[in-house]
Amino acid sequence: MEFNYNKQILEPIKSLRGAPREEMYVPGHRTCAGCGPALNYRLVAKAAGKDTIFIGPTGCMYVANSSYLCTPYAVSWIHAQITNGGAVASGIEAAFKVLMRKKKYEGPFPNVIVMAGDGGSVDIGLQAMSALMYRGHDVLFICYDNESYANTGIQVSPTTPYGANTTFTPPGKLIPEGLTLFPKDPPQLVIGGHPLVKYVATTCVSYPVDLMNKVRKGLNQDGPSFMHMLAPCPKGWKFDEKLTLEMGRLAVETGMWSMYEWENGVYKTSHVPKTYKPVGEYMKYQGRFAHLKAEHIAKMQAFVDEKIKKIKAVAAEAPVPTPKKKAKA
Ligand SMILES: Cc1ncc(C[n+]2csc(CCOP(=O)(O)OP(=O)(O)O)c2C)c(N)n1
Ligand code: SF4
Repeated sequence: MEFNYNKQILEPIKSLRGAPREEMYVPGHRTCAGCGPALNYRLVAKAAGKDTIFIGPTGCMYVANSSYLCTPYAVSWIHAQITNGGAVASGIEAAFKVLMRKKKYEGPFPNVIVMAGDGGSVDIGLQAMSALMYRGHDVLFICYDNESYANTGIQVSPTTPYGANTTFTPPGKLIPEGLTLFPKDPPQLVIGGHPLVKYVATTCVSYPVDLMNKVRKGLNQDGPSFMHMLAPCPKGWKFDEKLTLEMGRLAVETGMWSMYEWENGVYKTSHVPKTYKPVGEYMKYQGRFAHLKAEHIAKMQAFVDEKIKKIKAVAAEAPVPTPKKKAKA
């Protein structure tokens, strides 16, 4: 007989108005103005609710959020090393299951969430993340993707886009586009290699209801789930800090970022533009791409066109709840 560990089931959120009022990520941190990852955290924490434990591997969301004994976390939060978010989460999950089996804790079973940067998930943290998924722990692993090792001064990471100027990929005479490599594909990395993962989704901070519902769906799974979340970083991407949400929207509207979920082998897309804008519309606002020439932007466009084609070939479009427009007076 399966052991009943009193798992929480979180209901879908129909609109922004219908989202929980209670904040689990509150003011009192030192992230940059317009920080996409901070807003992302707020939405994830709101969707997850009070019975939640966050694991925070080293990165901006640790360093800027936990200085001098100040913290914005209104739920349990633990720091992990940048390498081992997956291992710390595995231990916490296993410990709660043992406590419940021994009747030393009644529940509910907490939502265990790793909130790792792209470095802490699909680069230096990859081993521990993959091992968690391999063993099948009931944990939601989130890669909040600001597309660089931001906390240590915006170094290149394996999700940094082609052509981006980072402190490790400055453009010069020999390599005019700065970064010549194309990024890893985190969702595909997880889907392709981890048979116990049943739910994977991509989100963008500019689409909050979609994001919160995917978090809830991920948490409702009985086992590991993964989310790849686009979180624009004004400092690293070098854009005006008031444009954070606009950058997210443009990423989706140009196809630089695709919104989809994968559940038990089935893909569904959401927020698919009727016609895609050219990638230059997104890149022109960001200083990290300012050195690129037309031929580099064309190379990026070809990469994005190919990516869109691949997703179209496997996915069906699925409606997601979006906030209703106010009726005109
Ligand atoms: C083993 C180890 N190597 C390097 C560092 C230095 N370090 C601290 S934060 C950080 C950047 C983390 O990048 P990412 O995971 O993408 O999160 P972000 O800072 O972008 O939010 C690095 C390299 C460290 N703390 N531990
Ligand atoms: S560097 Fe980027 S991710 Fe880090 S706090 Fe600033 S805006 Fe946020």
